[in-house]
Amino acid sequence: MAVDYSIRDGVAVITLNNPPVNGLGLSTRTGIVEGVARAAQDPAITAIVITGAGKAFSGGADITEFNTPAALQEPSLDTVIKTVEQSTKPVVVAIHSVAMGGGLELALSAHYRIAAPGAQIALPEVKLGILPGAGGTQRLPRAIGLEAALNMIVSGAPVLSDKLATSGLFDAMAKSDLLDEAIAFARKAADKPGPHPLVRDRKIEHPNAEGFLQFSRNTVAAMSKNYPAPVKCVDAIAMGVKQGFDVGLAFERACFVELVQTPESHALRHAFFGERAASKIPDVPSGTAVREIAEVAVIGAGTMGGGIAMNFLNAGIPVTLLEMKQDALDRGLATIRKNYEVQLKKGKLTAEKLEARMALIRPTLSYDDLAKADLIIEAVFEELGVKEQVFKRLDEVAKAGAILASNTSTLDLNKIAAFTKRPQDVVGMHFFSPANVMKLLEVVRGKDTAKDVLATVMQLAKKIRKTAVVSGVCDGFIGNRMIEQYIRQALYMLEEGALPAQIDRAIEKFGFAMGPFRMSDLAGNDIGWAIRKRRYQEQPDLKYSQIADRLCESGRFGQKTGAGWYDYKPGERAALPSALVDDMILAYSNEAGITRRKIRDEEIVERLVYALVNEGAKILAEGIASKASDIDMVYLTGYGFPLWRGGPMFYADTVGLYNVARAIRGYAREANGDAWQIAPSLAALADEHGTFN
Ligand code: T1G
Repeated sequence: MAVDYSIRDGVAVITLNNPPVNGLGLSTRTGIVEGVARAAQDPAITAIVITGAGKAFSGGADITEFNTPAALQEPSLDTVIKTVEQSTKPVVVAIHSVAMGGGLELALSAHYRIAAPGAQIALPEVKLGILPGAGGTQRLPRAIGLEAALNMIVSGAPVLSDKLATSGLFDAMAKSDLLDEAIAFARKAADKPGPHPLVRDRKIEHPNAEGFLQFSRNTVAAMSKNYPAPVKCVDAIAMGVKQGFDVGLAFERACFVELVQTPESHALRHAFFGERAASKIPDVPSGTAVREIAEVAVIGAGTMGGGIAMNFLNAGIPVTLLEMKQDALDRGLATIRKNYEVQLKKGKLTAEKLEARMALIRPTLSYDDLAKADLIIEAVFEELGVKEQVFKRLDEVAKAGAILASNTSTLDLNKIAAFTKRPQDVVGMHFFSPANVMKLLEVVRGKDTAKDVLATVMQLAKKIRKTAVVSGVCDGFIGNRMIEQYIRQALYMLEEGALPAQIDRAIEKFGFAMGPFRMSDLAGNDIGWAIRKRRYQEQPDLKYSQIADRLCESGRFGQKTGAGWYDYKPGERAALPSALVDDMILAYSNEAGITRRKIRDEEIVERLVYALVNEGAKILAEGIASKASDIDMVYLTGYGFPLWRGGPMFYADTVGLYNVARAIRGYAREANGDAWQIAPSLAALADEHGTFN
């Protein structure tokens, strides 16, 4: 049973014990109900304390049970809550570390609550596309007030127990030993004449509840257009305010049942699980011993190097920052400081924290100063010759067991590892610009990369708050290899009849943060140009639209040159459609003898997204990515794919692979159809009505 039952001083102690976070799975729910019943029948017992073993009071409903029969089997969480509320003996909940979702709802059903400081208190259901489904929308407003409760429920964000000490949620804050104090509190409560207080009986006081709720609903609706859950949270709270607890509870239940079936909730839960699944590498056992990373070194203090260094400084890890010239080093340090000062101005960083982080940097011009680093990440120029010099030098100075990481975004990691005598210590850590902001980290596994190196980097990624996804070695790894086919389709559609603004608008309406042309203008059109020039040498027969080359030949590299696919007013970032570029595109089609045609937005979206799906299927089949959800995590955290659609592979599943394959086969018969070689694995899955995830 995932619950322990013990007795201390006449108090029954029910301890949730369902590692890792006491998810309220069927066995836990059963244990609570049986524990309360056992205490009720024991005349020696005067009160009950419910607490959690390990690292949480409770992380809420057991997400591993989602979409399984156990999730719906009695005793449901509602039954547990009724059992606790109807106990004639006082129930005290003792909260530490985490009380989230159903865990907080369970706590709200008790007569009394005691919390240790520093506990994360949250109703995060909205982040899973649902809403609190066991009375949270009805009890929390009665516990801490309408406004505070609405903010917590709609945001899903955790609040520290200390900040809720006087909110009305807790009857006491533990001063030293939570359990001792909870037992003492329970004994005193037992002396009070019943019935013991219930949160559900409290009134919701607010000077203008109607006005506040209407204002909140309008605001929330405006901010969550693509997500149905936040507005439903407000509606459920409002129903309870207007029509009373029981009507509100029934309405909450109806909303929960409706939301849990929405595609948005499925996508958000997919992303939630995908994030956790990404850190698990099939052939690297979860207990693999990791190397200690106490000191990091970064080679290159440019945009990427500086951004990479900041991730470690933010986690309190000292960074030795190496450049070849003093002025480059000074510029790098100044950029890091400037980035922190921007956060300071926004109130996201204090002055002392800023200085503390800057003090963790050890600037140097000498490789010798890297000798003690446990992890060395190079972010030097993207050219194999330069990488060769760096890794040969690292092989001489780095201590034994140091992890040598390359931030390369396209070069062959196996070749880089072969520059050293320790290929087992070499790994790719591909950050995405801006490296201190973008959550995605592609961890590139070379053929010799040791398993403990991978385990170490995956754990370190969590510490620096990155979503790490393991990629095998291929040109472009996972993200860039797929985006290349996406851009290829975008360029073909330009020469066939579309214009940059139309393509960007269509895919941004689908939900991408930024269309391909705005994105390319931001990143710099010359980056893609350099890769294409390299590729033309390697694969001269590869067919590509030369339109982008023509744009670059005219020096239109994007925002950094004040003109790219779009025009830009000096000092402004607004992308203005360019008549000059449009004319260039029309001229190009004319020269190529192409009769331009009107391309519908639906075709634009299909060709861009299915280009990702088709390449993703190949990446999966080749084992470059170990699971489809990894590919989704790459696109959700690194390429602005809309979260409510779950990622390219998840989205393809929702469209139906049969339909995706049919569309791809259709495009294969059109102009530029040679780009549409359908992935055999996709075709096979489509034929058997299978799915990627
Ligand atoms: N159930 C089961 N396992 C869970 C879990 C949960 N609720 N939450 C996390 N885990 C696992 C996670 O998969 C990982 O497993 C391990 O715990 C450590 O997680 C009716 C319906 C609790 C703050 O949304 O926010 O209640 O990979 O790496 O950084 O209204 O996990 O080790 O095998 O994140 O210390 C609402 C989600 C459910 C909480 C801990 N609850 N979890 O963070 O560790 S819906 C949530 C978190 C609900 C009710 C509704 C965090 C955490 P593994 P971790 P962490």
